[in-house]
Amino acid sequence: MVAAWLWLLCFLVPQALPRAQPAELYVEVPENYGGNFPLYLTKLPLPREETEGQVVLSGDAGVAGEGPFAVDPEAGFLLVTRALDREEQAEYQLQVTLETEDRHVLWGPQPVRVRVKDENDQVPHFSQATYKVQLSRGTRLGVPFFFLEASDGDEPGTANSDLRFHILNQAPAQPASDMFQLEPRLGALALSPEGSASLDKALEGYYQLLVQVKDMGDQASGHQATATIDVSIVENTWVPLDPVHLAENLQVPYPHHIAQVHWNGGNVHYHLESQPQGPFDVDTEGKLYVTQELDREAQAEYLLQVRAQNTHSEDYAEPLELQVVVTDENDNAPVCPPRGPSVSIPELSPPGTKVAKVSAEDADAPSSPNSHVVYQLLSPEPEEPAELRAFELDSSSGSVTLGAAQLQAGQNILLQVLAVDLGGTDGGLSSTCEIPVTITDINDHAPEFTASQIEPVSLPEDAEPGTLVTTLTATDADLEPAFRLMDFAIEAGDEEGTFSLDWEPDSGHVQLRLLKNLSYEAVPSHRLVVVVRNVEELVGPGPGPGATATVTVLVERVVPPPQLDQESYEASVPISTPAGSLLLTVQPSDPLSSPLRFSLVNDSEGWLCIKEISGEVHTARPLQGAQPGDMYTVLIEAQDADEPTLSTSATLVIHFLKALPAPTPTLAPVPSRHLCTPRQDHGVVVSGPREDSDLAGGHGPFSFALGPNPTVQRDWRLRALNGSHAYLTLGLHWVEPREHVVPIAVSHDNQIWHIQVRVIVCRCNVEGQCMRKVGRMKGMPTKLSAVGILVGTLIAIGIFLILIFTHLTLARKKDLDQPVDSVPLKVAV
Ligand SMILES: *[C@@H]1O[C@H](CO)[C@@H](O)[C@H](O)[C@H]1NC(C)=O
Ligand SMILES: *[C@@H]1O[C@H](CO)[C@@H](O)[C@H](O)[C@H]1NC(C)=O
Ligand SMILES: CC(=O)N[C@H]1CO[C@H](CO)[C@@H](O)[C@@H]1O
Repeated sequence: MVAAWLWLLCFLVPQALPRAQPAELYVEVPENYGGNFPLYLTKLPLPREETEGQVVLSGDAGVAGEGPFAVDPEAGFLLVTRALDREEQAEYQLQVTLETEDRHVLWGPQPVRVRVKDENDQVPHFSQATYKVQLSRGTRLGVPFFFLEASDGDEPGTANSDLRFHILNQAPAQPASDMFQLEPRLGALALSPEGSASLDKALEGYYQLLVQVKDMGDQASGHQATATIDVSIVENTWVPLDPVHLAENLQVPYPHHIAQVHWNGGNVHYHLESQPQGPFDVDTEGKLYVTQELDREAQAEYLLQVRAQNTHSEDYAEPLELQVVVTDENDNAPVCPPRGPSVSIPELSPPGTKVAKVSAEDADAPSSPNSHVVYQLLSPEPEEPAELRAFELDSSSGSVTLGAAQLQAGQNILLQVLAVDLGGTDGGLSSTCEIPVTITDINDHAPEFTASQIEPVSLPEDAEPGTLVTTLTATDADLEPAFRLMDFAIEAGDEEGTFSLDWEPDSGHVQLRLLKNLSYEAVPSHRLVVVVRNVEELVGPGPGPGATATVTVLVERVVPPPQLDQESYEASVPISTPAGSLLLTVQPSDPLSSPLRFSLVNDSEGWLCIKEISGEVHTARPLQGAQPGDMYTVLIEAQDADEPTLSTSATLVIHFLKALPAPTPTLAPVPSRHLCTPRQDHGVVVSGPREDSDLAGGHGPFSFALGPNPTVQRDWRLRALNGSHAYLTLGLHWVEPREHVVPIAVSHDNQIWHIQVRVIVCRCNVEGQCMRKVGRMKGMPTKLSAVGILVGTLIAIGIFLILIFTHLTLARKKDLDQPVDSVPLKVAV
């Protein structure tokens, strides 16, 4: 039953407590325990139920067997069987398990740590019985020059091993009994203030110190040990060093030994610092080295500090200083200043004018030949003699000045100056410095016109304001754009401000323009004086005659050409129109304008004619050959009667129409009329055709024209009165008195009627009544009357002959006496 339960436990425990380590038990055992053994240490937490099995104690090697530990299986106590020595083993690591006979673990393992509690059973030891120490004179007060070493076997960190050092005795006690001080905890031996002050007086140069080491710290009790320290006082070799001169770029194997320091005391560590940081080093024997080439131009001087230090990095004495001076080598050529902007020198500057100063820098040691730079002009090559040189160079200062030779404005010169060190001697290093120089312009040229006399310019009177009269050109020999800027002005000849000048600021062209209307009547010609000046102030002599130009402007008279009342004329004409028909009248647009003379330019068919003065256009002949629907265009020219050069022209377009059926207008019976000759202020009224049933609108306005016969045209004048009537008068002063038949063409709407107007031309009395011969008397003639008739007949024949004679000789130019027997006729007007 129990076995089965255990068997179950064996399976269950590892699962119920998987790897669950029981808390470690900690037990302390006093070292060297002096009481009875076995000493019970602690009760093990064995399970109470477990009566079977046996307790097994295991642990560090050697413990398990006949070790000092055991377990009381009855009481379950861990016990120690003998006294323990901490110095032998300070701690034990044990394990307790409950096992079956076949080593089956029933409980545990239970770790148990057993510490042996220290007892001050160990005596401190010095590392040596006698120490030999060197002490250099000059060691600073308080700086440890020796460290005592002692050990104690007791547990570290406890009072049992807490050591204190003390000087027990100093021999000799001269010049002071306490020349030294010993730091109790560290065992650091140093000079005491007395020792430091009086070490030089120590004649012996040797001290023996009896020193003690004691444990238990500052407590009075404890174990102790003693030793002796033999201190030899040695000379101070820590002496100042002379400066070291080192050539730059030194070609030697590195590191290169440069100096030696030595601290006479023992146990010294050298430490080197360089100000500024440099390639220097010191070895353990105090030898100073430079580890690589130096460059004076990078650093010309170093200050080294060498320290002698004890193991705790404390300086035994003040550090030694060593000045390292890097000596120069001519390893730097002069360096030219960066090429700057062009130096501007005004033209015509006097010789000696400062141009530039070349100042090349040489990085080698100042005030040494290596940095002594002299200058030499390479370009432009100095000419001989000096009068031909444009530039002079001072070889020591590098100053460049203008030479005697003149330079031209606008010249760009690159000065090349050689800078050589070593004062210019052979082997010197050199550089070529460049200085661009520009010779700038000064305003020493006045602008001038390219032509000062301009051909006279003719301008029509009606030229519009703004019209360009002429363009003048001026030039300026200066180069600088600002010095070429010009101002123009009309200096004389334009008091009315009729002209203006127009120019672009930077061009040399000025336009003379009309500003106001010209007038030939007021000023037929203008003489303008135009001047040009620089905008900038001129240097030197003033402007010459070329700065003035004279322009003559001639004003041309303008008479407007004649104008007609229409730009073109048109007429529609039936092809049956007879010769002499009036087609239309060309008139000037302004009736008050000067009289015009009209002519036809290209009437190639000869169909038309125009009245030179009145402008009436007639058919000159029947329109034979014209086809209805055709057009016939002729050019009419109108000339000014006063100025024949002035003329205008207009086209006349004739549209030909179908021939009209012979019109049968019932013309009004034109009553016989009479007109007086020589001409009086009378005329006869001619009426147009009467209204007729065949003629629609036959009442319309008619135009009247004389027949084309030249005699008719010469002898008669026809003037329209209104739409239906015209007024016929004599064209000449004298027309033969008889009955005349005057052909008149009456037209309306392309219809033409030809009427014959009978007019009696007669002599008239003062009242304008026609006088006519009296008819023969009625009744028988008597003798007296026969004689009278005969005499009368003779007289009549005589008068008649005289009349005919006079008529023939005077050719109508002389009036005849009015016959006595004329009687007035009825007067129509
Ligand atoms: C100048 O002439 C134009 C045309 O000939 C005319 O219209 C204008 O009024 C005139 N100006 C002056 C100020 O007389
Ligand atoms: C007359 O001249 C005008 C204009 O040049 C032209 O149109 C016309 O045809 C000419 N007439 C004749 C008959 O040559
Ligand atoms: C329509 C019209 O006014 N006709 C007149 C034209 O002139 C003549 C002569 O003066 C008059 O008799 C008409 O009456």
